[in-house]
Amino acid sequence: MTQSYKASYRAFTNIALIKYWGKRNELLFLPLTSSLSLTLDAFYTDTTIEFNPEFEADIFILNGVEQGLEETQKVGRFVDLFREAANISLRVKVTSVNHVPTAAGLASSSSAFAALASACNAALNLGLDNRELSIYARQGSGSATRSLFGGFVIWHKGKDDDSQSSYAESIDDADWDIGMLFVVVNAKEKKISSRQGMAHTRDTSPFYQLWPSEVENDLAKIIPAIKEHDFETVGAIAEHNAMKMHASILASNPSFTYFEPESLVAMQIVKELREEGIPCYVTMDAGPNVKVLGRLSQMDQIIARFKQDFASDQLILAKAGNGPLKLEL
Ligand code: 2P0
Repeated sequence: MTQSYKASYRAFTNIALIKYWGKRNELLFLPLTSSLSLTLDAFYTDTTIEFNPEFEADIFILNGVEQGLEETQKVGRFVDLFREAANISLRVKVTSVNHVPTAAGLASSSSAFAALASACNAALNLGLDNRELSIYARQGSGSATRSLFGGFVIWHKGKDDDSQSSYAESIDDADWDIGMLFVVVNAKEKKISSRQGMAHTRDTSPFYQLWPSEVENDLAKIIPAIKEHDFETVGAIAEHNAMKMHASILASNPSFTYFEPESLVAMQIVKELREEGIPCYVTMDAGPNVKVLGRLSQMDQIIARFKQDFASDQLILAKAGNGPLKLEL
């Protein structure tokens, strides 16, 4: 009988509080700055991989649908990193299911490559730890680097073209009074991918030259605030960091923005809540949806206010999530 190697993993998505926006090495996915995120419990990817000598070509099935050549090759190139490490050439079948509410309009590349890296490691018995796996996941998608850990996670930018120097590690398990409310403004696929958007900002925005030092300063302030569980400082720094990223994007040439009218409505509500004495803060990524960082203990009040302007199915509450989880086959 021929031997096959199989494993299954779940990994959770993360949202950056200090954003990754710009690469210094596109091939290795080396970022221009470090970044910091919160892993969430509400959205995840389950992936099973099987290496089997009987397979003649790689197969990739996503949400029950066999994918075409382009997507399959993308996954195949990522699996090549593990085939090289294990010194094998077996073809694979990758089966992934994204557990992201269809209305959420969230990118799932962070959980996808973290789950795939974890499954490859287990199937091939490579014995890599999560820090080493974060270096692999990074080469699928930058934000996936941070999904190898739960809670608050830093992704170190590393040095020069040294791939091994750019990895993630845990800062704090986020087991305190903190949550994130997703305000879904538009679930349609974004027009400008983050990959294109960050390269365009880096290359054309006159404000981008300020970005690396702003990120350094924000990281130096937010890390101690996280360790002290100082929610208001963490939220204020995160909101300001996101606004600086979006300001830099707006200053690109030609200019573009991920904001939509309803994004601004959500931001205004957060301001009002703060004025009423409920501290909560906004972050936004490469799309119009708004994420509101709040105290879990005050989320009922925050959600009640949002329900005045948004439908219930536009509001999804997430708590801190864990690192990847091995699933039974
Ligand atoms: C982040 N984003 O830190 C930033 C902030 C979106 C805005 O990482 O080209 O899918 O695959 O490395 O990771 C989304 O970009 O980009 C992202 P690639 P990725 O979360």
